[in-house]
Amino acid sequence: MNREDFSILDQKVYGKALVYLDNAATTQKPNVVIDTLSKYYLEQNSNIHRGVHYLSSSATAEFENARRSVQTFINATSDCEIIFTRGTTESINLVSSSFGKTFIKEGDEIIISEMEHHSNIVPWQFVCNERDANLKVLKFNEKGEISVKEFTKMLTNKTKIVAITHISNSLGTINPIKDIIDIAHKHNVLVLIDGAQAVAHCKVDVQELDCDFYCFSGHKMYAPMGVGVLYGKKNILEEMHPYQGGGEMIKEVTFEKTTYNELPFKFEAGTPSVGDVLGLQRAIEYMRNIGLDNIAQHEHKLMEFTLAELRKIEGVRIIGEASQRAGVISFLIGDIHPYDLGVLLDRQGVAVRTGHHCTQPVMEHFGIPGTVRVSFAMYNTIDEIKIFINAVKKAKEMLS
Ligand code: C6P
Repeated sequence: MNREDFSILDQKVYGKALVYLDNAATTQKPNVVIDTLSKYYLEQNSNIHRGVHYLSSSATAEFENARRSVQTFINATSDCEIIFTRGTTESINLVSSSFGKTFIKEGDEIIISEMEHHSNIVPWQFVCNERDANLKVLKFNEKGEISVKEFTKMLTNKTKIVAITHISNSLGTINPIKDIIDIAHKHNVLVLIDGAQAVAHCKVDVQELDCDFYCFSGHKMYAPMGVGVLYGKKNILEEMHPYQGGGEMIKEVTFEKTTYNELPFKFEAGTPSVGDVLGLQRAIEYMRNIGLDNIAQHEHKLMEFTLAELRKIEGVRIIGEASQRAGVISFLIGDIHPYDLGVLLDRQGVAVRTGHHCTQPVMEHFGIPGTVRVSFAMYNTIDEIKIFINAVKKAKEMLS
């Protein structure tokens, strides 16, 4: 893979070569994405959809072109189904708030899973509190897998929506989302997929999945921070109440009454982060040139190698042993605190994440304070994994 495209990786920390294995938190950005951002601010910066002048019309055209790139990337039916947000968190909040206001009544039920990121728990708690609805939680087993059979049993005629992660950010589990979607639809229940950990690692086709909403963040897919996407089916978005009020989302405003703009603008109040959206488009182009299948294959090899090497270390416990899994590996060693291990890895140049990873219920399930987590991206190498494994062994020795 084109490691030299990521200048940031070519540096030393504490005198050691940087080994960046915290990609589930955020990926590094290829130079072409950074160049796109700087070109935007050097040559193109202007507010969009508002001005008649040259810069504004060309920035508007590029912004709308980026929307079409995202549409093609996830195979949405129309570009009006692509709403730019600040990230997965905002995309989920948008749906929970707007869908909640429009469709959720007292006594209705919302299903989430036990392995959700806090971003896919708390917004639904808000809705349930506001509307007197009930939040139901689909549990996972000791391997970190959910059961489609158990899920089916939870559906009732009160269930309105299911919100579930495509890939778990703390267990690495790839959930059987196609089955969940098909079963939910048979019961007339809508499905939101949290795709934060999926879009950069496997092909996502929203028409094939037939999900009703799909949410993701640019910064986890080689794009700048500050931009994300909500995909929603047109007919559902059209019925939903707007999320935020302000410029762009209106058709006509009087003090008596306001009418709303058409999709997707109805959900894009205020000035968007135009440069970041163009960066996202460039990141998509970059990934497509390498090929999602090639990226997935490469990361799978890294994952298999890491799991095998970690298992050779005495006392290592892998948290999350799902048979369908992605390149996110959580682990513990004996009773060493994950934070202590993380600090010693850092001193050896290895960047990992420690803690609960914004999935406290997952930690509660296993009765642990947190984990050490490594997560891969296209630019990681087997040599880096070897450095990481040696660093783990050294840290273990120091802490035992
Ligand atoms: N997970 C991690 O280190 P934002 O912050 O909006 O870009 O993404 C939120 C989010 C939602 N769902 C899942 C499955 C996620 O993994 C994340 C972000 C980071 O695991 C930061 S906590």
